[in-house]
Amino acid sequence: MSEIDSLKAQLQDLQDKALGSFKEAVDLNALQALRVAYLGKKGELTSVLKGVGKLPPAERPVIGQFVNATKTALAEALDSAEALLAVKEKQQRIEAERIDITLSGRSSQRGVLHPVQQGLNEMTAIFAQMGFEIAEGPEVEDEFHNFDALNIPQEHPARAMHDTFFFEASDEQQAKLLRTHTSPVQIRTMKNCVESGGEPPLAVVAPGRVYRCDYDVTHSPMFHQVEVFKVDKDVSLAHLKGVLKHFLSAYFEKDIEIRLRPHYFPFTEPSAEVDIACVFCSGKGCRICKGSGWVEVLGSGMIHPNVLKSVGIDSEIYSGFAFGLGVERLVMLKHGIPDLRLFFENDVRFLRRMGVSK
Ligand code: 2NM
Repeated sequence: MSEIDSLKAQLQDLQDKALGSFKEAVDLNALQALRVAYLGKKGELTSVLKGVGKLPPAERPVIGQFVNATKTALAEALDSAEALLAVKEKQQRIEAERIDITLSGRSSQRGVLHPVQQGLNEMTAIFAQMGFEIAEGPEVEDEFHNFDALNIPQEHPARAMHDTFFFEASDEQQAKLLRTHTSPVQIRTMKNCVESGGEPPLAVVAPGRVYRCDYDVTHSPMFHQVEVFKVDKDVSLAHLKGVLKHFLSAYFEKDIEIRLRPHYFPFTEPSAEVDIACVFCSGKGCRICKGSGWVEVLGSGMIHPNVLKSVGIDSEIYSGFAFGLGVERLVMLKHGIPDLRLFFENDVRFLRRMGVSK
């Protein structure tokens, strides 16, 4: 066989081998490796080309054409194999990333209102519907709004350190404390009214967190109160009783029998504790009412003239009633919750069972 025929045969073999291997390349990387192996500087085609130098000069262009044709054939075959693989790889990627939109999603659980917040909202709404305005105020208070203005004297036990959380303060600073009831909101509301040139009638409901240094099975150092007052000309104990009866019946969603028992509060005169006919035994006597048929639910009275005086309201012209209730206690009675601590442990099973969606 002549030199040139042998080279031609080599080129043909090379091309056949190359085209076969291109078809078997599994990915673009493999194909790139083949491109280098055949067409690269140190590739197989280059080593065949080296044999061309040994040919007589007249024969070189003939074989040169042949080499170029092979090169073009390989390059074209590589390009089309590459395009094919690119499409295949893209399809594989799309398949791998496919999302099954027919699969139903994982449902998210809706949050619920804490039972205390729920009760607070219900109570506030009942008073708002009766025409009382909703007022809020600071939880960090001073002694004037929390005590003095409420006719609570310096020596009163409610002021003692064991009931009130005081903030540390130097002698010049005004003592700050965590409010022990929401009455300071009432004081602020009455005072603001007078100072801005207004005058009664005033009817306000003040819901919120309060703090007392008291911690046992039936007391939490933080709890919630709703306090209500009305000041106008000729407000009487009968108005107080009417509002209480309506409120308690609305809250418990049934007609509620009430009873006022004489009591003492510094900020009201006369004062009364309010009992309701036991909601568990309808007054027959049970464990909850300790056999008496009545359960105490709140404190109330006619606002003391000294309280009206401290906010600049003339007690000769105006009178008012006021009362305050513990939200946790009322929620427990309404729902038969046996232990105050359930409200603060925040076991989600309890919260979910009691909660309503926002
Ligand atoms: C109670 C009992 C009786 C009360 C008094 C006032 C104010 F500021 F108007 F004088 N607000 N709330 C009050 C009266 C609170 O809680 C057991």
